[in-house]
Amino acid sequence: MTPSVRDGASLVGRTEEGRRFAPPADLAAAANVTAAAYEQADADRLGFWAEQARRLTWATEPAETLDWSNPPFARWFADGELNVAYNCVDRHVEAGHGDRIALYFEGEPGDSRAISYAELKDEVSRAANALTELGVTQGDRVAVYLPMIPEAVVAMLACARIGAPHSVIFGGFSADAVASRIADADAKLVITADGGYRRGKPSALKPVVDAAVARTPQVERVLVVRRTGQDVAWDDTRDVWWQEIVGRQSAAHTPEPFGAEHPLFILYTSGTTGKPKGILHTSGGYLTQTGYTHHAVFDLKPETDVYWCTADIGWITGHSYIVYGPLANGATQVLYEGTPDTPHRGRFWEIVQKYGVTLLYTAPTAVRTFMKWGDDIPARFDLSSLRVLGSVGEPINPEAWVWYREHIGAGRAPVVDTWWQTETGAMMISPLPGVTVTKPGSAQVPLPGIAATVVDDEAREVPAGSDGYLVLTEPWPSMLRTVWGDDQRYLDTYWSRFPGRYFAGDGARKDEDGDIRLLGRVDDVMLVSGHNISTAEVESALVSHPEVAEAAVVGAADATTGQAVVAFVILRGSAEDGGRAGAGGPGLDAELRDHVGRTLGPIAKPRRILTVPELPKTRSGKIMRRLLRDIAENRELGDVTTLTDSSVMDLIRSGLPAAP
Ligand code: 6R9
Repeated sequence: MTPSVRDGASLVGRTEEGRRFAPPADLAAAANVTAAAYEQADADRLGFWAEQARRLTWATEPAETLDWSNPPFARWFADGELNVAYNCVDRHVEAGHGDRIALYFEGEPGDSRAISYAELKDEVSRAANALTELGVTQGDRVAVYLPMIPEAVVAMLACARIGAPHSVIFGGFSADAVASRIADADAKLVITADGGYRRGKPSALKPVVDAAVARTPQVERVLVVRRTGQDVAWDDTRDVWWQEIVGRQSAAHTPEPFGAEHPLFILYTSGTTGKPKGILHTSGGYLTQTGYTHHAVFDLKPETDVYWCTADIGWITGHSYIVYGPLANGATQVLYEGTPDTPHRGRFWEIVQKYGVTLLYTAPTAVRTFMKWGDDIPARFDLSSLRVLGSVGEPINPEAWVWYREHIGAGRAPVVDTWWQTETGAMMISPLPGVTVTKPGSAQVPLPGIAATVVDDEAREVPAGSDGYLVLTEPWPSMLRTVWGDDQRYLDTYWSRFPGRYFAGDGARKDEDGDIRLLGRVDDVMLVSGHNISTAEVESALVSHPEVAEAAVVGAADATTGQAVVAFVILRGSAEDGGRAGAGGPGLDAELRDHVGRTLGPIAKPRRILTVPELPKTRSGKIMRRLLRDIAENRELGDVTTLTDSSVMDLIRSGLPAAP
């Protein structure tokens, strides 16, 4: 196996990994999806997806399922027409479920609101009318930069309702990141808030948008939700309060049908080169697969379940499993604004208890944090309502998986480890809670209708018990359609490594049973607390500081966050004064960390900064991050033969402080 699939060994080989857990009998007996779904999809994959598409309400039923005449550019259900917002809201009201709660909003300061499907329909309609009044029409892009408040859901659905693709930008991103995303999508309107609550304090958002918009002349209007009430700078010709303009609109709005391939949203994800990729998703296939997988993997019973996904709306998990999948299914769900430890470390469990949450979807980094905080904290709350526990964002190590099942799921609730990506749009590999005998730390099996396997460097399928690269071998309804404005990058990034197959960028092991266990990224994207951060972006932020000559960044295994950003920097003047390794000192370290935080956002701040005299490079000039990772993780060095000068590694090591 390629040495670039790193650290798989730390995820396996532990005692918990060998344990097996059968589905609870009562869940299996009443499960939405049974083993028959695999058989049906294997026998007729396209027929299977055509049937799932009929879970939606179409204005024009599609006659065609997949058009793959110009691979890898897929068109799903292309002759069908639907309105995504109608499917997520109106049809539930028309079916007599208007009083059902769509959102239980829990603000960080403790304010709460329950919003029914009927109320959501009115609010989305008003917002759609407001966007129209502000000049937004079908096809225009709208940037959304909001905290986790109901208006974020409403804004996205209002865009969908009028056929204006949204581009949601994570609320933790800096003005630079916001500006580059606005510019790339060429958005004409931005929806933001004065601020949101974070760790007990109001945290401003509008100043970030003001700074970004100063550099993006295409933005005509900024729509501002009043959330915290903090002071904001105001431009009368450009800015408008959400409460003012949305509040005075009519709640009547007729949702117009759009073609199934009408763009629904763009979401930016880090790439291996500095520039983020705008992942484009369209309407009919995306909604089919997000809705179906949410129904199948969480076994959602909309009348009785209370679902809670703890992701932020700024990431794909929030798009697919807070907004589109659950709402297409008429789910009742919790929307939480804040952090897990505000005002105390039992906040999540207090929320589960308060709303009787039955289905929980969170990330391994959160599970590991809860483990660290102690078993006694969840034990103080009544978690007996929980019946399915989801995990997403990165590999979940077997210990954390077992802890999740035992301490949160009372040793009874199945854990479903769901593998997927921004690019896949919806879950791809996951156990089914009423069917699969689960294995700690493993996503295990492609969902019905999904084809995935593990291949070696030569694209040959690996035998059971071997490692390789995860590839997807058939198109799927919620697949990305392209990289916004850059078809070539779509081809190069995903379809060129193994022709005819989608390369996910993840390493995987095919276990003895033929099940798939994910091992982490093979490229240079780091996964910190489930967030993708590219090494290239952090490096370019570091070298933009006047003291830094060169930088190489790696993700080092971290027990809590999955990976931690470790930066190796060469300071300016190093060569002339004979090498200033270690001369940076704590003052400069803090300054560089803050500099990265200001440039890219706090999540990208390096955990450690190591000042070195040289970086290991190959003859072709590529930095060998693999060797730096060995140092960052305190390992013996791997093969150094491709280095221009192998003594460089000794030089680097000799100047470093002892590892913490
Ligand atoms: C949904 C999401 C995608 C990358 C993906 C992989 C990692 C996600 C995982 C997982 C192992 C899982 N990943 N889920 N790795 N097991 N269950 O996270 O999308 O932000 O685009 O990240 O996350 O490395 O390639 P995105």
